[in-house]
Amino acid sequence: MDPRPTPEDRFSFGLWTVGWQGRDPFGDATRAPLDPAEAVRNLAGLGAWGVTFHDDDLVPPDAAPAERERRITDFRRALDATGMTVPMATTNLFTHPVFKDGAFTANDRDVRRFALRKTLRNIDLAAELGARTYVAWGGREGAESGAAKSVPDALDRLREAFDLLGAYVVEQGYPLRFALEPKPNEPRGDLLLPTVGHALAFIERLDRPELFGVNPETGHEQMAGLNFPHGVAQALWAGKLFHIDLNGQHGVKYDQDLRFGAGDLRAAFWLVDLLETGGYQGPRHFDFKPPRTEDASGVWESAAGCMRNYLLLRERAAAFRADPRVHAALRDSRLDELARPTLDLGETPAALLADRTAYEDFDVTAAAERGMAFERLDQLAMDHLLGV
Ligand code: 3MF
Ligand code: MG
Ligand code: MG
Repeated sequence: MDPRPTPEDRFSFGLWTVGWQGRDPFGDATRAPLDPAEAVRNLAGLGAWGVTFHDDDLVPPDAAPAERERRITDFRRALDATGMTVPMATTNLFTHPVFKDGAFTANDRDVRRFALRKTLRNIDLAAELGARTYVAWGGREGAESGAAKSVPDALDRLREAFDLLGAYVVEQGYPLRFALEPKPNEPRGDLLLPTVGHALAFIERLDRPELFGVNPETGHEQMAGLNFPHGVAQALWAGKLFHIDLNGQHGVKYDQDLRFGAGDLRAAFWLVDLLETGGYQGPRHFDFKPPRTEDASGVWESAAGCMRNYLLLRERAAAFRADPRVHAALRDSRLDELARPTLDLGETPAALLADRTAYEDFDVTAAAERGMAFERLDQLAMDHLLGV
């Protein structure tokens, strides 16, 4: 069956993705600006459910109040006409030169206060448009050289910022939660909160940790050479997968932002398997860049490809999970054993010490000789992925 995306699939796209004009560090724009209302209509036509935005994607930072109102009204009209939702919004704290040394962690205090005000202003708009998640990517929170940033002080300032934002949404009664987006580098030489693990640890130091989760991005973890499905699984395990940025990346290099499914296809397969079986209910959000080689029609091909690849992988992953040979292989690989607690209910250290079968009588040599049968299991996954 040819998969067709529907709103039930909860696919969403950032305005900045299909709207990317193709400007990169070496070359100028290759495409004309895209009107947000047109982005909404085209995405809806392709079967998407939601659209997300940075404050500056919707309204240029220097727009006069009347111009701001007009742009927001146009956007709202397109949302109403298409039934598209705004599940998430975020702040651009990285494009303007004022943020060259960071926003919430800039060495200059006045820049930090400005960054907070810019964020609060867009949180009001996000709440007005019905968003449930507010993403924070610290694109400029970092450094290129050692003494330029005191990391403990910068983390204190980051904590101060998120504590203030948390207090604000509670005070206003907004139903918003924050999702921190880790990235190891780019555009700064090194960024703070470089991986999912760093972000999860940081969240526990905040005043209201329950309001904060993560927004992991495929390419960001893979730029650090990490296993993306594993990072996402840990976020889910911690109850912290509030949102996700899906795209494609070929290993450890610059942030490629390919369409979902391009790049590491096997990681994409395991990721879809995880999202579909691991209890994640949130948006399937694409944060990709249609390559600058593409014209307008290529942009929409690329966006459609993100959703198509997700649905194809969802079919393959479901077939893998339903296959009786896979069930047998999972048993042979003792996944059921892993799901079983190592200790009996209420078992104490003394009871474990008294259990001779756990040590004195345990046949270490025989246990070491057992094969794990993982290769058969993985080949079954490969067969399903390749549609055999
Ligand atoms: C950069 C990103 C960002 C964030 C966005 C917040 C411009 O690599 O991934 O996209 O996702 O700022 O959602
Ligand atoms: Mg990115
Ligand atoms: Mg992203």
